[in-house]
Amino acid sequence: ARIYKNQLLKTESNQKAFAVLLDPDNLTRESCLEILALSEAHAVDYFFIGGSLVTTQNQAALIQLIKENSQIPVILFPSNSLHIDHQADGILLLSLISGRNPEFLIGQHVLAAPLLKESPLEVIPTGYMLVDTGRQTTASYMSGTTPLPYDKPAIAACTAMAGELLGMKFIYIDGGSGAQKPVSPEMIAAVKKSIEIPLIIGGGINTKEKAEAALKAGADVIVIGNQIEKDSNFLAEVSEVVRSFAVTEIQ
Ligand code: 1GP
Repeated sequence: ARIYKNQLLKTESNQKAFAVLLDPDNLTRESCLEILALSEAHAVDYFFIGGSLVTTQNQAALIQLIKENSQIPVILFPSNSLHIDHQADGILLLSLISGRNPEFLIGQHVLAAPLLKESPLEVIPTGYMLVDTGRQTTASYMSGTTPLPYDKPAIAACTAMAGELLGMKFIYIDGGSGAQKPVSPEMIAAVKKSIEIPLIIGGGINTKEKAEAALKAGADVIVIGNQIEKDSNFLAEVSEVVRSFAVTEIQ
């Protein structure tokens, strides 16, 4: 395995990135090909592959389809050690630091370690934080953890700091797939101010304005899944926001 070498996820300051989450359960071959073509046309930075619950056997086929039709790096966003696939380029090695379930803090990692050591995947150690955005998400139910309270940015900031001090290379704050509302700009800003490592934000970003608010508050990478599955034109809109934002920042 290539332990994190900063090859896949860009971390230079002022450079915002856009990841499209592809959930093997939610895509047909046709819808996936359409998203792949749009992603190439609109300079998507990464594909994240995964879901809290993968009920189909489609993950390997999905990655193969992406690899045949796109140059964009494929990063696994696994919910457990069963979801490792060597066809991808990298894997977010997630430790669920918002929770207190040892299985997702270290247990699954012990199972995954020998597989990852043998694999060519770039391993990206990531502190993963689920936030309560109004209704229970699949991720919090499946992980058996209590998500962070929505309106407690200080708890989020301290959790992210702890993750950074433990050596994690990214913090990913997630409202959960299809969240009713995204993580608040206040929480994003509080976490961003507290850490040096890059910040990934996802869950419930379904308008241009929400994407812009997350980036403005300090997200380095935004992740969008559901809304692109519903309306593939949203991909172009978000791409424009991410790029225009980067230009504004550099000036
Ligand atoms: C979920 O962060 C991702 O884990 C993306 O969420 O599907 O709501 O965009 P959405």
